[in-house]
Amino acid sequence: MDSELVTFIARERNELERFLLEHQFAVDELLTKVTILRREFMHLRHYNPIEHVTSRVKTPASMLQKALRKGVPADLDSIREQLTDIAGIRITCSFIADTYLVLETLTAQSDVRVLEIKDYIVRPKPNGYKSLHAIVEIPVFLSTGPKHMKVELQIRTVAMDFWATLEHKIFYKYDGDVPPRIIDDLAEAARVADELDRRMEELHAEVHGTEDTAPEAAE
Ligand code: 0O2
Repeated sequence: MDSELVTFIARERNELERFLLEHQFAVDELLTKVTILRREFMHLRHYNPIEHVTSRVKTPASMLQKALRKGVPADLDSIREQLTDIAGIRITCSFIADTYLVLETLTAQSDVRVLEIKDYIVRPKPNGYKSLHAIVEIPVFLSTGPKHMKVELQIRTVAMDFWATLEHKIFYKYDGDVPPRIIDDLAEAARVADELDRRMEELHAEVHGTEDTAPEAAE
């Protein structure tokens, strides 16, 4: 193979590796913040609003697919600039109130810059999808200096997450062309999930009052 081509491929590969690594560092930084919050909530309030946390950096194939779908040029600079969910963290909470508590607490931190918030809990997507989404920018401290990285934060209840996971699988199974009957069933299931969220929250408030999550309980 032509040596210039070999050098070119090696350089491109190195750039892609660095790009993905920087996004992984951003995920790691945000995960640390979430871990600290979780432990501090337990210590101060004897209550943990966070059930599960998952994270991922999009694969190059998934990044490229999304770039093509959104008309973003397929180069790393454009992708870094225009795709905001290459690094992602998903936080699952027991109750709706906790999703807002976690969002507020994380986004209030001085090194977290909020670029966008989408509240799909108040305004669900037409298919019934519910979740809080925030695009935040956080600094990652590299040997070359700080780099500001975007991370997509998704926060939702266990019931919303259950629905979204199943809907995602169904969407892929039918390659996006979901039969109308299944779309209707999914919309009904989203309504039932919402009802469950509200009833569980009421039950929780009845049993524990609101003192578990109230800041005064910290003392
Ligand atoms: P993946 O595999 O999770 O990375 P768009 O992505 O074009 O729909 P936008 O403006 O980029 O819209 O962001 P939006 O609406 O905040 O959604 C981004 C992510 O939210 C998606 O990422 C999904 O993870 C999740 N999401 C949004 N809508 C739905 C939905 O209707 N059902 C489910 N199950 N998840 C949803 P990706 O890149 O699509 O997928």
